[in-house]
Amino acid sequence: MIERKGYRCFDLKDGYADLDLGKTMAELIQYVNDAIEVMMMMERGRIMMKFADLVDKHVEELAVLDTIDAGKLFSMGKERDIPGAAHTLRYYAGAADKIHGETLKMSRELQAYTLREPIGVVGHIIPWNFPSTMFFLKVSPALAAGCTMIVKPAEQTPLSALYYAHLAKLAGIPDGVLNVITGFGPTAGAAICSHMDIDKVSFTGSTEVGRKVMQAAATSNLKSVSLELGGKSPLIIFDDADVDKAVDLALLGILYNKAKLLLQSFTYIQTSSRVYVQEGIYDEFVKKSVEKAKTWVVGDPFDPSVKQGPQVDKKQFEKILSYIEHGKREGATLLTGGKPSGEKGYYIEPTIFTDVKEDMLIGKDEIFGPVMSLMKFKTVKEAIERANKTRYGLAAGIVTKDLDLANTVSRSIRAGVIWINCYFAFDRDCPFGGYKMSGFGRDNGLHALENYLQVKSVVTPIYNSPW
Ligand code: TXE
Repeated sequence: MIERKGYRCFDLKDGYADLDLGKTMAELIQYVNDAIEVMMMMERGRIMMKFADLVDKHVEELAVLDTIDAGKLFSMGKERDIPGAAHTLRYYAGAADKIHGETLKMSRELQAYTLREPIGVVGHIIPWNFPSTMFFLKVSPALAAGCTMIVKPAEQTPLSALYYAHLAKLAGIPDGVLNVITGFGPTAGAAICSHMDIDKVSFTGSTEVGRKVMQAAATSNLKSVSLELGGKSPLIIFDDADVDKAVDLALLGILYNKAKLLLQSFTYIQTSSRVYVQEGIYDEFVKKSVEKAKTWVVGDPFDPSVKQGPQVDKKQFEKILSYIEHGKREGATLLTGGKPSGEKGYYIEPTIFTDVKEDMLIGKDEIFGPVMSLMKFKTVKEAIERANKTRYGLAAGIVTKDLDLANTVSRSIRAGVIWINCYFAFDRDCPFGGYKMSGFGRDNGLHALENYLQVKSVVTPIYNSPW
């Protein structure tokens, strides 16, 4: 990209320009380094912007790839995921030249400043649920921070990642900076986690694999790890809620990943898999959500009239059906759905259970499919206790007209994001990540840059100090 050429440096206006040779060698080197560093950051941002433009230009092809791979709705990829991915790149492109440290006063004898340096080589391991969104959620802040990286997409959804690697090259990202390797978790993924020359792993996936990632980091080079893992997120709906709106939010939470809904940017599946409804509106809520779920059209993800596509693969399809069977056996009441939709393919009917308890398998495990559990509660205290009765802490939702109540409950729920009277309302600057066994570290927002930076303190005596 930018190379040093003897005593010349990159000029801010005209490219390479001769320096004033009246400078001492030390001044000269400092000048060159400074200029290169500044330009490299600006250059990084510029290339990332170009990369984003190329993503936008190829939106149709990319959306097709994600639909073929993941069964996601084509319209959702085209209108949401891919433009959102380009937007993420631009957000972090703007941050690339704004990464700076602090000046520290220290004692009378010393002063210091901090440098925020790229952490080094990063391994990104991503799942299949949002192939494009996840790719850029990880890659964009790491690029802005100045890291080099290896991305391993999920084995079910490698195609768009490979296309992005091609676009990165066209955008001018130097060879070796952004590398994509495909492969299975226990081989390709595990090799990244135990590699002695990889400085950081950023992982999104299951809690079970998250443990393995940490173990491999611990037994190799103690690389830094951030984990965004499973969830079993509660949605608490109070008596004063508008029931129709609350039904929409609840169904949105559980079905969105396979559904077409016009929302702001980023979304997540399974966020409202436990829906707590206060007793005063419970019956009405149950009736309306069942009616609505029954209208949901399941089928070909390329068909614009379809609202829910297939599951990603046979394994996931069978896993969801087995949870549904568990639910029935454990005494939950199946209100709608509960079986495959159609004769062939991995389609599952939108499914709603009531009478679910937190200690049932469907009440505590992440199902990661279109299965919603409805539960009745009486008091605020009960809602908080039951919402927190999970080993996860990814997200939660609250629906009420009483904002004092909503703000109070928000502070009592142990989860990384709380949505009040909305769902999946995200934008690039809103950090996302878990409490408890949903992991640690944050994607999105300026917080995510910290995943990819090291802080170095540089200490120096001040004039006339005893040092
Ligand atoms: O995840 P995995 P999967 C949860 C959700 C889902 C379950 C399984 O409950 O049903 O996880 O999904 C790689 N070392 N979430 O199969 O297996 C793998 O190749 C290193 C929640 O997708 O964790 C893939 O690239 N890497 C979550 C990635 O890890 C390994 C999103 C994820 O795979 C590995 C996704 C290993 N030993 C799943 N084994 C959320 N909340 O969004 C696998 N991988």
